[in-house]
Amino acid sequence: MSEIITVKPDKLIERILTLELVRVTERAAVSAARLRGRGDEKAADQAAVDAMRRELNRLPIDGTIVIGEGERDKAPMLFIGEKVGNKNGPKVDIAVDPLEGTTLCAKDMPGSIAVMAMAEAGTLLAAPDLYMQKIAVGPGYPEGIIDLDAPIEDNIRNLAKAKGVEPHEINTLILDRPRHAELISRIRAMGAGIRLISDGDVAGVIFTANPEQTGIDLYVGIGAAPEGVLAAGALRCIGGQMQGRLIFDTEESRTRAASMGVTDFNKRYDMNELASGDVIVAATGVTDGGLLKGVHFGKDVITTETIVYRSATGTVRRIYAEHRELAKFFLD
Ligand code: VTB
Ligand code: MG
Ligand code: MG
Repeated sequence: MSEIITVKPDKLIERILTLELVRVTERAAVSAARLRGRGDEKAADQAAVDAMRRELNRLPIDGTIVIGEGERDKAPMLFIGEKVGNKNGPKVDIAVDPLEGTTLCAKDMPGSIAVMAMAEAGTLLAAPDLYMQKIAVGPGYPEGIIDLDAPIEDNIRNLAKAKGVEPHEINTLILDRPRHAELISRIRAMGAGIRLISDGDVAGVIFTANPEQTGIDLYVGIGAAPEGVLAAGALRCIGGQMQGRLIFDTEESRTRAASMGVTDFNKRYDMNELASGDVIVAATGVTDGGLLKGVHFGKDVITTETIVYRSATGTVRRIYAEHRELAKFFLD
């Protein structure tokens, strides 16, 4: 069967890059996993960043980091504006979270991943490192079923109606933070259940895409903005709905965002504005989790599990890999 192309052919990212992204997140995950459970978040994060940068620079792309680990002065992290790739290829935007869930990794708790997205240049929201208010559901609902600005009760009731269940049967996932206390008590007052997670809301959003398996219908709450763009990229490939709004709580954050091109500080971004072009998203498990298995170190083989999404065709692949040379030569 021929591919269903939803983006103009000349706007498509070369699909061969799908596998290249897998290589990048695999190596970042293996490097971080070597420091799993050591209680050192910074060291694990740095290991993932170094591996990701090295692999990105091998790719035939003319890439710019639009979502990274901070600003130029905070080097040696992958910084916003950093150029990556060998320049022999398309101009692309890159969003990275080399180690999403650093605390989970440092404590060897479930759910840390290495994740990145690549899209045609100029199509990923260059989200500054701020908080973002988010709401997301999976595919199969009528357009506009969720509304970031509506009371949570309305969102849950509408979702229940569309799904053909009672409101208390809608399961919501929320980051376990004091800032969500009111949201949590209002949902519980409806008799509905909430899954609280300590970190990892990229996977949290993705869980809504597969409610039968994950038990999650809805994601809401305030998390980090970069994670919002990465999650939107993945959800676009599967076809859910998501909205986000950047939170500006300081003058400095407004100045910084303005320098990155943000003009409307109250803008509600739709999923297709967070990631608008042909996008590829890859994530490899670092610790075992609900979305992905983590890195396993055998005597002669290291195994990884990666999920890779491509929006042009809505393809989702899971790639289970065995790495022999990494194990044999103790490469990072
Ligand atoms: C969330 C979570 C991430 O940051 O986005 C969170 O999903 C938001 O920040 O895994 P706070 O921890 O300050 O609430 C992470 O925990 C780390 O990137
Ligand atoms: Mg993160
Ligand atoms: Mg991170």
